[in-house]
Amino acid sequence: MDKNKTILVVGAGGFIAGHLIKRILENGNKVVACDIKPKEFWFQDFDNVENHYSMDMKDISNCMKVTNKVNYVFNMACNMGGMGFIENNKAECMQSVLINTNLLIASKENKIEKYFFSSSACAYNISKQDKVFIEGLKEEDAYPADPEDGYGWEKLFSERMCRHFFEDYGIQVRIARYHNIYGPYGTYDGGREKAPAALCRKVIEAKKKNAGTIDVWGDGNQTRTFLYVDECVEGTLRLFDSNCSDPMNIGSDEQVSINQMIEIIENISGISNLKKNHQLDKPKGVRGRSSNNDFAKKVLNWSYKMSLKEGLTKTFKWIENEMTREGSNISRFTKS
Ligand code: GKE
Repeated sequence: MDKNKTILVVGAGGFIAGHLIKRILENGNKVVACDIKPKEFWFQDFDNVENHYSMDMKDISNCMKVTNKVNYVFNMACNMGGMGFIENNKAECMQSVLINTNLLIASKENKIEKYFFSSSACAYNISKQDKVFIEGLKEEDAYPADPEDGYGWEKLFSERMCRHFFEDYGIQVRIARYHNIYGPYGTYDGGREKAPAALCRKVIEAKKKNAGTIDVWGDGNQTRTFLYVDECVEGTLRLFDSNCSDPMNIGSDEQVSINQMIEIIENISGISNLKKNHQLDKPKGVRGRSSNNDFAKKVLNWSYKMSLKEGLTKTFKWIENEMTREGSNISRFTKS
């Protein structure tokens, strides 16, 4: 990326954005960062950045303000979480379209050169994800449209709006569909956490209390793939530097069941044979999901390298440290 460009990162206090800003700063760019969260809840907060805390991007006047005098925009902002959150907060999730709409309008008015939108695997047709260990989803599998209720529709609608702003106004757009990104400096408690962090936390708690069981949502046979955050940022920056304005998977194809992931986490923790209390009434999402990465390989000449075990080891150690660190500002990483 041209290091003379000024970059705006929206949703800067969030998990993936914190890791993205770190990489952009290493590249030498000037960064403007904003988030609706107050300073104390930003997961990563860099001094050499123009930070705007408690800034609601559903308000177009804020979008106009921060897109002024920047060259590129990364829209990483949305009201979301794991299945525990998006299944129970559909109206709230849908309102992220206000952020996406206003930010695109402001980007057009302020002649932004390039605009990245973080979409999601939740945009995919749910009827193609009704079995375990499915074939990896290809980008065209988002149609006919039948995405995750609430959050998935918000992402699919916003993808299409990006395309129309490109077609009608010439804004260069880049769209990634993230497949369950995980890693350090993310939420692991409080209700918005996704499965990797949630299950790391549950194993750590079981180990600490010497409890022989952990609660698992669903029967544990449901399958997913999970991509480590550093790989997500690498893929995102390569996509941004490419000429591809079509939605692209940024995900892993190392598909595991939730029960298999728990075994990996037990192995990392040094305990084994935890009894799983399968809570069938808890939010489960789709039965199986995986990312087909042929398009990313072809266009970006890139594919992720880190195994789930390696990524979970880093994540587990970070969460364990956070949970035991004296006086840790634990609410920052567990805020729901
Ligand atoms: N969050 C969570 N917490 N999930 C659990 C737990 C737990 O303690 N125990 C088992 N699971 C199961 C869920 O029931 C679900 O079947 C699977 O793990 C993955 O749950 P998840 O990580 O919360 O979210 P999903 O992959 O189903 O969906 C997420 O996909 C992302 C994109 O790939 C969405 O919630 C968004 O975070 C995002 O779109």
